Amino acid sequence: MKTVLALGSNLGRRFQTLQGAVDALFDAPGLEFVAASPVYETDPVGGPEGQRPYLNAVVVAETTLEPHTLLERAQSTENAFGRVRDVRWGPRTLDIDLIVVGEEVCADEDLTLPHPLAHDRAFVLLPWVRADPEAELPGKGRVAELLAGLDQRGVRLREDLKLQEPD
Ligand code: A4P
Ligand code: MG
Repeated sequence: MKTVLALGSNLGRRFQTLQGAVDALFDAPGLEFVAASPVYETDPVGGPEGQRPYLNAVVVAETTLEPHTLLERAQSTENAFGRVRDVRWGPRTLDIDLIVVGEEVCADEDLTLPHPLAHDRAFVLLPWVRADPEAELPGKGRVAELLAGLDQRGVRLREDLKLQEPD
């Protein structure tokens, strides 16, 4: 089934982290790369004041993995790339959210599918629609239409940054 993963980084070597995450995610069976979106520089939504802007991107894939197994893959990738060695362990540099996994619907303590905030986040929907113009968010509608109702000013294309297919 088709799955969509949203990647974000706002600390450290942000683009290198995103590319490393793409490489690592597909480095095991059960997940096949389909497409990566362009990379966007985005104003932080929520969280503490004074955060740096994020780089955000979306990856479309085919998977045979059960959703919780895919979540574990995402979280182990976060753990591998998500922290910088600083004086102390620094804050997370990588966030990987599962946006959809086929038509799966899930709401347990570890996993909510489809992602409960995706429909309201231009930093997810704009990269997603570039990677898959026909995309639909189950229960919410066409991504292109959802996006038309959102303020996209905080989401800027970084034409100088392009994710490569996983190696
Ligand atoms: N979890 C439940 N459902 C899911 C899902 N569909 N995908 C659970 C991934 N994880 C899911 O996540 C907390 C818990 O959510 C996990 O243990 C998992 O079991 P986390 O990644 O540890 O924590 P977090 O990401 O800091 O918290 P949260 O509430 O998930 O935040 P969000 O929603 O991920 O938002 N602004 C910009 N511009 N760009 C961004 O990328 N990202 C965030 C984080 C805020 N503002 C942003 C961005
Ligand atoms: Mg998260």
